[in-house]
Amino acid sequence: MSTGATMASISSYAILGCGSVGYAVAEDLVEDGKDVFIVDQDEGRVDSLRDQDLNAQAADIREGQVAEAIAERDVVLILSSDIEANHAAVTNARDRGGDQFIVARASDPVSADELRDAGADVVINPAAVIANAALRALETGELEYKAEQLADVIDGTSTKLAILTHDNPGPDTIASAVALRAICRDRDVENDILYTGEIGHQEDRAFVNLLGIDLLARSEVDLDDYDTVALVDYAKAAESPLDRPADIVIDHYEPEVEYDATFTDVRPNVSSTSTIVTKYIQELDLGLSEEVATALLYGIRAETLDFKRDTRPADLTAAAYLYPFVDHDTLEQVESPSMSPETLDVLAEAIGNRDVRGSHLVSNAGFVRDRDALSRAAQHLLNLEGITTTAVFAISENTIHLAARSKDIRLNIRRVLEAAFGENGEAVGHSTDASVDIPLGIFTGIETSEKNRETLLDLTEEAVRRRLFAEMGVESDSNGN
Ligand SMILES: [Mn+2]
Repeated sequence: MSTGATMASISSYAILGCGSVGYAVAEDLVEDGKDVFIVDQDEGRVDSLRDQDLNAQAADIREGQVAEAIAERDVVLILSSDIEANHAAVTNARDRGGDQFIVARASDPVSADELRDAGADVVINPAAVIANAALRALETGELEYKAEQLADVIDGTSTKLAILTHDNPGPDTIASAVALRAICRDRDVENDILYTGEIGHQEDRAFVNLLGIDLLARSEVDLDDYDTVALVDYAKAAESPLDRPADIVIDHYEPEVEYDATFTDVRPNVSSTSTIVTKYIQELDLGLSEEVATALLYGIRAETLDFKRDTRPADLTAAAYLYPFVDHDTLEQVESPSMSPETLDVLAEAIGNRDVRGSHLVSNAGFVRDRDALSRAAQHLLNLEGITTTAVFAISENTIHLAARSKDIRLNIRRVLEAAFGENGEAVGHSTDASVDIPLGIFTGIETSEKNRETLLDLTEEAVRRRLFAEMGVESDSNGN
């Protein structure tokens, strides 16, 4: 945290009011080797502070001379239980001028506002601090209790445990199921992840395939073979998928249906079921595998649209916990953006016109408006079997746009584009991902018009292919196939 760095460079502190709070702060600062000067109006207390070798002086913190005495201190902590006195001390310090950092103790929201108005940088309201600490303790304690409950229900399985993902499962439900499966496996409880409908999105299928997630179609099993059933991320279902109570329900939405579950954890204050399950993985101290961490982080990111939608602090702390265990290459492959209709058109055109030499693919996508679609098509073509380098070009107005990708580490695709077209246009990008815009006229020497566009395309196509293949180090034959 940035305040830590600031604190380290600060040399001197004043504490005004040294009751139990002021004393606790003084003790910590002195222990850290800080230079602390204490002012308190109780002479007996000041004597005993001095007996402990502390630098203390007796004075009423309301008095103007106290502000003078602490003028050289970088940080002033005004912590007496007399809030009126604290207010006067803040006012005096500010009236003196200077830019000391002032922390002041309030007693309620009203006095907190008054102290802030008087110039305190940070105001502490003990009631609020205690309430926060109590809530945090409750949260931790509750999670510990819930984790034990969850473990008990899982351990109560005598045949098998079924983990049901919601109909047409998406990333959050699948990731949560994968994590719950890991908890079951850790406890030697046999389990299956079941789904209904289909995994519709291309990214989600990639997610399941890349992580090697085993899902069974519910129609292929008999649910009666499972004596424990868990529903993860299932709340939006309009009716229960079961003809009996569920055993485990974990969700970030309040279910539409009453499941009468033995174990329920529904938290509307987080944004994904993956976040909740991550807390259990943490609490149960499970060795986190790359597969589970990657799945959960993907679940959280997909459900929050990459932390852009409804993200809560708990989602971020869960993501931060998972991050070091994640397989980022796989995550990147899964997250390649979904395909727009324009990308699909460009891709279809590029696949149809592809010219493959060795592992290099060059293709012409015709006329395009969306240049982004070109680079996406180049990226997608890289997934074709045996292809390591792709270049897709297209014409718009008076320019040829060309996007290229390479996963061949021996080949720097930007340099290839530079060598092929550097005289005519500036290649931009990196060794794996580059593009270049080339004025159309240079291939033909003629002005473009609607009529001669097709002819132009034919002429350019041959020229572009030839130059590219030559720079990639492969021969280009003349008939283009
Ligand atoms: Mn969800």
